[in-house]
Amino acid sequence: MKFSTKPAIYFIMGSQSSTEKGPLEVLETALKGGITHFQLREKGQSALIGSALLNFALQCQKLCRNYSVPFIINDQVELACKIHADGVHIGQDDRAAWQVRKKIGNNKLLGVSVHSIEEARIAIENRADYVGMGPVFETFSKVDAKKPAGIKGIRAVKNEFPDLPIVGIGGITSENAVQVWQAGVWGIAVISAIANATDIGAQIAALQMPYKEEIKK
Ligand code: 3NM
Repeated sequence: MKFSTKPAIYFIMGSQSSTEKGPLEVLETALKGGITHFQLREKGQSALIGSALLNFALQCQKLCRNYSVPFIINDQVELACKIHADGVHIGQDDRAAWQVRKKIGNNKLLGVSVHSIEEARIAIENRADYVGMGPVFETFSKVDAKKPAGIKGIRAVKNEFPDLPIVGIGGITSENAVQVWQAGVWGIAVISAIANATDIGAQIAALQMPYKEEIKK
């Protein structure tokens, strides 16, 4: 099945995301810890390009395959097609979602970052499988992040499109994750909470715990 409705712990990382451990070590530990989705997001001044990026992407993909976790690539549609990634995630400034859908076909996941009901409507019309909404809280991982919108924006989109899978992103930690789950998201996406955790397995468990403990009440 292309799309899992199981609550998602969606880990995003680039080759530079972790301050202490090597990225492949971080990824493998996160996979062991139970992440359900992985997105390779290679950005910034020291971003890998060309064959270095290709090699890094292939290494990440191999690890994800070992744990049967979908491997999704941010923005770089050609790379995703070339290595048969499981999905692509794009922002509002990237290529139009319908063009990406046309290029990747129906079997790959397509995620789109949105910030309003209108953008969510367009993403649905363009056959996105899920939308990312953020930043929910203040984030230090995205240089051009918008002002934190809290969970209000998520609730508004959820209200308008109850069946649309929404992933909350931006500044999510084990302390505030429960608020995001309570807004009705399908998943939460994080970079630093996992990439910089001392104990990645415990961090992932803590991100999941609010869902299990509190939402089902
Ligand atoms: N997109 P962290 S915020 C990649 O608002 C990304 O669309 C965002 O990193 C958005 O979990 C963000 O460390 C960074 O805050 C998320």
